[in-house]
Amino acid sequence: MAIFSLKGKIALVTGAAHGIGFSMAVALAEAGARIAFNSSNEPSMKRGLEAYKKLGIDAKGFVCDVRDEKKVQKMVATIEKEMGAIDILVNNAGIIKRIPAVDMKVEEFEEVIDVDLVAPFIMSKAVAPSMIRKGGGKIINICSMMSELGRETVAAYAAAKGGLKMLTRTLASEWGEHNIQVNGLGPGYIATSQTAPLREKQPDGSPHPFDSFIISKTPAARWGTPDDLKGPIVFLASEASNFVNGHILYVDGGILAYIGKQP
Ligand code: NAP
Ligand code: GCO
Repeated sequence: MAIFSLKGKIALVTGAAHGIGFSMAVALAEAGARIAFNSSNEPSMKRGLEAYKKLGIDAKGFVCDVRDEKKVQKMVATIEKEMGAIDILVNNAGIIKRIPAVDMKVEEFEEVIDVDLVAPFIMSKAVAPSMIRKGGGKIINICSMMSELGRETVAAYAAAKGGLKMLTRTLASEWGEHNIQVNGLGPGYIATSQTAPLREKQPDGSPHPFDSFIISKTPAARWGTPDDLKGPIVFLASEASNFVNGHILYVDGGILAYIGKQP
């Protein structure tokens, strides 16, 4: 359908060598966009390039720490020179630290805030000037259930993802007049390396208690997969969502709508 087409668009997806970022970038490519992505390190970036190549996608990979403003600006300038102005930015790169708040060092808290909240600001600031010159663009911030809900051990992550929701609304307010839509996509619990420790089998072979907990909390009664985010990301990146701005689209199998199973 033409309204969802991304033909001729340039998309930059951060942290898209694997996991959710990779699947979303593949979806954008399948809709017609040309893809640039970054990793925090060279081996991961190279593995990502191979994975895109296997699918016939000619992606351009960078090694760039999203916390480093100078390196981010250099990466964006290179993309603009070699591929063209960025039409779609997906702020996907993220980390989590699961540590009880009383034991968490301030430096650990700050590291999560830097990657999950400060970096999307750095990235958005780097692409906005050319989007404004070009007359529009799409910025999509990858939020979380923790943009809405609290949970033990993830104080920094929840603070960052809650902040990312408000950064989304604020940049949408500030840049809307330039035809830039800034939206969030909030995945539920998705099976990736980030959540692997929550799905590990117990020594006796039984499921991890968190695994069973999440399945019981999700009306869809399963973990999500990175491919569950493909349709929603194309919607938010395409002209189909041109009057959607400052919205967080939760893709969670119904978790946020559900009070939980009665005992
Ligand atoms: P993942 O497989 O661990 O992917 C995280 C990505 O972020 C990796 O590609 C990693 O790059 C990149 N990254 C981390 N720190 C970086 C840095 N300083 N500079 C550049 N890149 C960096 O996890 P995922 O589950 O796909 O998560 C992707 C996003 O979705 C995150 O923002 C996460 O918080 C969010 N999310 C995940 C879930 C879930 O259930 N899995 C749910 C909601 C939201 P390299 O490893 O390539 O270096
Ligand atoms: C956790 C999880 C998460 C999810 C995700 C939920 O420990 O609770 O890792 O927070 O990855 O962000 O949407």
